[in-house]
Amino acid sequence: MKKILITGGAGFIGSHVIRLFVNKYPHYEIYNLDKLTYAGNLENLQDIENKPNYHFIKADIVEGEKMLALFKEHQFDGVIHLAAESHVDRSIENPMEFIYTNVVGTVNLLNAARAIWKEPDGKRFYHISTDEVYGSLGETGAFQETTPYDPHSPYSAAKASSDHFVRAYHDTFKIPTIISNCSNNYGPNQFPEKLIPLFIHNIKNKIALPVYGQGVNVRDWLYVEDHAAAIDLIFHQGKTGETYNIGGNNEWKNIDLIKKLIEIMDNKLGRAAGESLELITYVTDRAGHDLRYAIDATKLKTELGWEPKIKFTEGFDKTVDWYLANELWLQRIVSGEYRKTIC
Ligand code: NAD
Ligand code: TDX
Repeated sequence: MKKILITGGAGFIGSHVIRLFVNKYPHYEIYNLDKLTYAGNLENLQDIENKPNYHFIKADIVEGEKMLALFKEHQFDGVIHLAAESHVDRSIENPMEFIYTNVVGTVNLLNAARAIWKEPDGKRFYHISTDEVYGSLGETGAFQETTPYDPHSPYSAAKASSDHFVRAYHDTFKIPTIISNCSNNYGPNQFPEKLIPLFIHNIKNKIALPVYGQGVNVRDWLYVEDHAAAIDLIFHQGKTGETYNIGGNNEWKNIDLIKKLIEIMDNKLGRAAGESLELITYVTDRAGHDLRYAIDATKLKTELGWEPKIKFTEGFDKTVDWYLANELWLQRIVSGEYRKTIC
């Protein structure tokens, strides 16, 4: 029996990883550890919450003693660490939370693993990170695993710092760590502060669409279930001490992505073609806004055989359909109602 600790499982990506692991590995015991911040929503996991191999632990990774006690109690065999403060704009408003959770919280988990894993053979501490640690690209090129770190936002600086600690614990204390750095995810259950769910909500409700700067920034978009599949593969077959880049090979300039979204939604909502274009509102640019991210995921493809399965046209369409069909999920977040069910 394997006991796997997945942190941040009530969040966007974490909930997809939890679902995949709980359903695919009924012989694993899956522990979802989550503080349930504003971004954690157990409604994301309603379909699997009663499965016998799923367990929920409400806890804050910033509490080091608590992490140690949980590792002692449960003797986890593996960790997939997704818990984080994840929104760049919030990190500009309040950097400290990002340092506590993303840096201190990660080191607390590493310390707990170090204290408990006397025989680290077969154990895995898998840290989920972002392409934003590499900084910003010009018109050409792509981030490789060897690209030097150059974070610009407090969010990416904190994630970069946590990555460095993970590598340091591997090199210094022989903790069997793995890191992956992924590009922008999209799909169901994403908190509607991020570009795609926010704009779906605003288009539906005819609210202005705040496009930062000129909308010329480029992001590489990956469907969240493709990311979850990559995490599954890397957790089981990746080499400890290694880093893997994960990307969609799917670059979009923000304004082009927004216009595509408007085209799809106007059609689905029975509006005239282009009707919602008038909602586009150019606003002051995000401070330190990275111009372009692009991922070279060759290593993951050649070494482990991973490639994204879901074509963007299909994934984007499915995503819009999900938010339109789950109007209540969105409304309960926007109204704050979802917080009232928290234990
Ligand atoms: P999210 O904000 O949707 O979810 C984060 C989860 O972590 C929430 O459930 C929250 O309650 C929990 N959490 C926050 N602070 C905590 C704490 N102190 N203790 C315990 N739990 C805590 O984030 P996401 O978009 O799902 O991202 C998950 C991970 O993937 C993050 O590490 C992020 O850096 C990384 N990542 C995200 C993307 C993306 O596009 N969203 C891309 C690459 C990497
Ligand atoms: O209202 C908006 N207007 C706008 O123009 C928002 C919310 C965003 N944007 C722009 C900023 C970015 O160029 O859209 C792009 C995407 O923004 P976000 O959805 O905030 O994502 P990003 O900043 O790229 O970071 C995301 O991808 C990498 C996740 O939030 C991170 O957690 C992940 O590591």
